[in-house]
Amino acid sequence: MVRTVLSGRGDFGRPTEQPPSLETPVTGSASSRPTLPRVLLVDPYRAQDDPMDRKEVERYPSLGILQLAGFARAKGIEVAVVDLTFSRSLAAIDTALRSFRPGVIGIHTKTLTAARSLEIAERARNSGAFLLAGGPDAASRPEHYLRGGFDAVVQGEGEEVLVDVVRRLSEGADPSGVPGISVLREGRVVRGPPRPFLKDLDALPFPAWDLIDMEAYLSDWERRTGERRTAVLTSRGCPFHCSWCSKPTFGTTFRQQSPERVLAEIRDLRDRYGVNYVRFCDDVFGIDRRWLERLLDGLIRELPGLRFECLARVDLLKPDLLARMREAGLSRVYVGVESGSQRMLDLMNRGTRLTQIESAASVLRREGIRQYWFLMLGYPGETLEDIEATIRLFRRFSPEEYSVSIAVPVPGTAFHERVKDRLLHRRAAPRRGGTTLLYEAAYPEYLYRWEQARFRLDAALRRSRQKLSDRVVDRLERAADRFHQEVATPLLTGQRRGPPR
Ligand code: B12
Ligand code: SF4
Repeated sequence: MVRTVLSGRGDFGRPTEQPPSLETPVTGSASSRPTLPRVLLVDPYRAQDDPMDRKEVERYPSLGILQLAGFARAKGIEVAVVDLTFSRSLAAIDTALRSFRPGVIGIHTKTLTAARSLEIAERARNSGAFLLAGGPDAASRPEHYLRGGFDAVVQGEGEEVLVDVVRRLSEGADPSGVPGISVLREGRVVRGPPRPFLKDLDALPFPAWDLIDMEAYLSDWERRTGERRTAVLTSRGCPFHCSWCSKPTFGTTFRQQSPERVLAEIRDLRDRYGVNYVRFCDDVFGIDRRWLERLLDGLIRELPGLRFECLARVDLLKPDLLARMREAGLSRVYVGVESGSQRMLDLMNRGTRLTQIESAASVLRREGIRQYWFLMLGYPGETLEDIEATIRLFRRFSPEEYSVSIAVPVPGTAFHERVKDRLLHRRAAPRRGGTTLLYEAAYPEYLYRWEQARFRLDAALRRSRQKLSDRVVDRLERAADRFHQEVATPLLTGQRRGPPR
């Protein structure tokens, strides 16, 4: 049942662009049409709970939530957002429930924040609001959320689904048949028909930045880097098939906004918030070469001085393109290197060649663009020799930044499917992703942790070359390698459980 909305907005976010009202009419003729329940959208991620945060994770608002909010608002629904990123408690939820009195509470889910999402649902249950979960984790395992107290789960693109659910509820109808959602009926998960993807991403309103505290993010970045940074999405989906990648929302589809629409969004961010650095958050940036060239032309022409970073695949980073990207302001690229072993890249179904990694890394260095490598240890089938190959590649190119994670079997991926009968630490898993071995792999967890430490040591030695003589650093490096071969490896693989699986 949807509760009647009693009061205006609370103090948990910026005001909406519409004046507060008791309920929001669908159109101007409120008397003849049903009124729409208010929607509260929640991003449950809290930086202080994140095991990675102090070291690695960069803070950006959830664009999924902000795009949903912008879309729903444009359809005449009153929306508020609770963004817990900088919060120390869940008090903002209680405040929102009391003062905004939502009829629908929509929570964004990731595996990392699954427990928190359920906790919020529990807290909100008595409010009488309809509880809706969306985002990658709920889409991969809806049952977990439905049994955890949610009324429905959105499994895919959320904009039209959210508006449909709100409209159904306002008419007092059961939303269970709405395309794109799953519900629990008589103890069983019932999935509605699939919903086609939005055809025209240019038609989406800008994300509703005004509903969160943008300044908290921007000043956080400014303090750390001197830049006012934020995230921009230019596309949805990715056509590649890496076996550990979770893609429950957009699958292998790929759609993009026009370069003109992207430029307009960045200009708006610059004019309203003083943004001067953009992180393109697309799964893979620049899949379509002609599209990218048009965007780069626009950035050079219309946004001089803007700097940006993106995540790219090595097979797309061609030398002539990189020179142009640098001219347009590219300062850093996240590169999914993953492994220095071609055999492992193939097992991961990565679709990249070592030669492409080598070429992209060399050109990035030549162009003076910082590179951040993603590396992965512990994928099924990996041997000690494969790990050595990754270390060798790392040493050869010395990326300015990197992260080495222990492979995380995310629900819904081919990797998860392959190891699901040998998962470890099931309860704690989501909170410890990347730093803990989550399935019974070829080697014990200590081995992977030690290998992670070797990367850190290697990077530290490289940095120390500026202070110590090359001779001293070479000696230290050789001593560390000897220790690895003669002491650490035999000790840690003494517990080896058999040949690599
Ligand atoms: C940009 C990005 C980041 C950025 C920004 C994160 C942020 N604040 O959103 C950074 C670098 C900080 C980041 C960090 C992490 N990320 Co990340 N990230 C992404 C990426 C590439 C894009 C996210 C995005 O904006 N998508 C576009 C929007 C439009 O899609 P969406 O969020 O899914 O929302 C749509 C639908 O899902 C649905 N929907 C979503 N929520 C809701 C809620 C309701 C109520 C409704 C109705 C609908 C709905 O409607 C939305 C609009 O259509 C995704 C991959 C991807 N393509 O989604 C990975 C991804 C979300 N990240 C992932 C992971 C694992 C992480 C980290 C845990 C990594 C780590 N080990 O530290 C952290 C978590 C930190 C955090 N803040 O939660 C995984 C999540 C997998 C999972 N099952 O949980 C993904 C899917 C990558 C992958 N393929 O594995 N990430
Ligand atoms: S890892 Fe990147 S390239 Fe591979 S499927 Fe996922 S999003 Fe696409």
